[in-house]
Amino acid sequence: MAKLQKSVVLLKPDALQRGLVGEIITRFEKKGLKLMGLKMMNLTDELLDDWYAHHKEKPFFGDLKKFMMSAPIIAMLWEGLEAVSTVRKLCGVTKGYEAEGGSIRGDFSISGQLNIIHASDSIETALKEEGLIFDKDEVFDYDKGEYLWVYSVEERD
Ligand code: FUP
Repeated sequence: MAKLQKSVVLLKPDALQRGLVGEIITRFEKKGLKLMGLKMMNLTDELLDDWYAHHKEKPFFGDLKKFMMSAPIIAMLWEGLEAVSTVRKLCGVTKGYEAEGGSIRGDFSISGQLNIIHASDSIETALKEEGLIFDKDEVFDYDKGEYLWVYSVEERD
């Protein structure tokens, strides 16, 4: 399939605490993305150092890690055409108070840190994040019948 990509999504502790998990998964399903992996887990200090390495020097780094470890998260692997940018658009920009209405962060968050969701920011990051979260036997490939009604013939080839 043309430009088929995978994106790693984390539903953060605030999404779990506020009962938004089902609603958010529904949005990805309705878009036509394919769910290839899903697990609930506690993030560790070590994993977060790697995950947010680009924020290591920032003043909010310690608080960010505490927040991400304050409750379990739901990790998912979604596949689709241009999935990295598609998923980021569904999420909205980083800060909830800046995110557009209609996006997940725009609809459910008004915070710069408690912003509900994480999504891979590039194909390379998605690959790295998939490796950090999912074992090989936790990723499932299968034919999605719905693809016949989601993509054109050219896009499916
Ligand atoms: P994003 O890719 O949209 O998740 O954004 P970033 O990689 O820039 O930021 C990662 C996380 O750091 C955000 F989701 C929330 C947190 N953050 C803060 O807590 N304070 C800030 O000022 C900026 C980001």
